[in-house]
Amino acid sequence: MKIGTKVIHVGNKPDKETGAVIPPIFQTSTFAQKSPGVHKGYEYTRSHNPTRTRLEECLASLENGKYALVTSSGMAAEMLIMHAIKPGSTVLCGDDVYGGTYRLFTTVFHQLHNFIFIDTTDTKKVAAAIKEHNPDMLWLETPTNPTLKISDLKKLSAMAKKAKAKVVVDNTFMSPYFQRPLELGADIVLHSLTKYLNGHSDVIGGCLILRDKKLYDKLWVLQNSIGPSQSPFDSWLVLRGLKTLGVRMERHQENAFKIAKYLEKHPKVETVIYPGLKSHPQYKIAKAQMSGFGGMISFYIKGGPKESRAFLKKVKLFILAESLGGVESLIEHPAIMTHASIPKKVRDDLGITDNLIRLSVGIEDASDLLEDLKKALG
Ligand code: P1T
Repeated sequence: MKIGTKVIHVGNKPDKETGAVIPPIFQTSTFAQKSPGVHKGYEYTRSHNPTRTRLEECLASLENGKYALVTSSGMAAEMLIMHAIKPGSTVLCGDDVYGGTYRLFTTVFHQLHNFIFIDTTDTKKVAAAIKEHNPDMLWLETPTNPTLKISDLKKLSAMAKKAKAKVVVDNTFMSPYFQRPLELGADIVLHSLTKYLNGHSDVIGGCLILRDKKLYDKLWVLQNSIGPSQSPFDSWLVLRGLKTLGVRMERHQENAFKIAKYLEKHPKVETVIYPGLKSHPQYKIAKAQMSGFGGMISFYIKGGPKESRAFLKKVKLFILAESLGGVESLIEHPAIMTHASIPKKVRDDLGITDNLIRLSVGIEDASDLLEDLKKALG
């Protein structure tokens, strides 16, 4: 099956008991047992739930993985990985990751592991860092949040494998519709389900997708022991939202292309970052490893914080809010909002400056979105 069919059919077979075409929500915390320990595969919803199982089946299939674990948030999925590796591990991490990921690593897990942040778009730098630090894990986000840097997944995964380091790829920005890291050599794919996979800005969720049974079992034991499992209702909502992933991603991309091209020519815009533009520094890699370029755009407005604030106040259709990947267009200021927990000096070095603006382009009519930006920039 192709991905546009999988999102509709995998994990979505009609209910065996009633024939209901849309699977029911098993909104229950516990399951009756015939006699102690004798049950139908389900005991307690923290451990397993049939609605969540359906979602996990679908997600594993979309990434061409074997197993998926659905968590209560993207951050919870990241936490499980950090608990799965042995204490004192060295994690080589991309330097431009979601602000919450940076915070989790530098303010929570820094007590347990060693984190080294480097520019993973520079393959030579990564090779040198692997040699120097002998890492246990390589953590990649590509494209990165918010400067949309792209790392070569095939090359980096091969290098990490040689050094016996596990490769984790946060694939939130592309979704499996446009990029499938397991096929390029990654060991674990992570998503914030909150974003494109659910697509409707009404659920917080996360997931891990992998092929290694031993590692999956370990992660499941951790999830069951710590408890960040997703609720059945939220899993059902994601299963529902997922069905339109293909049409949504195509439209996100179509609209983003129009906006990126418009902004690129605008006199009040300094630079536009969109992986689909030939001006993107890693355009060639993007083209080779992704089948599309997604709906995220970052751009530098001419001026500083004053100009950014004035512009952000003037947009009407774009909603000023954190998050991304929903049907509605969002706009945000990474330095003040999503990446505020990164120290200013680090932010400045990464290009997360006061005139950087991030767009999550929705699936509205592109002409309305363009008009909104035109008026606000004017
Ligand atoms: O919000 P949560 O579902 O816990 O997912 C965290 C997360 C993980 N990885 C990436 C690449 C992300 O972008 C996020 C969350 N990001 C935002 C809320 C944001 O506005 O960028």
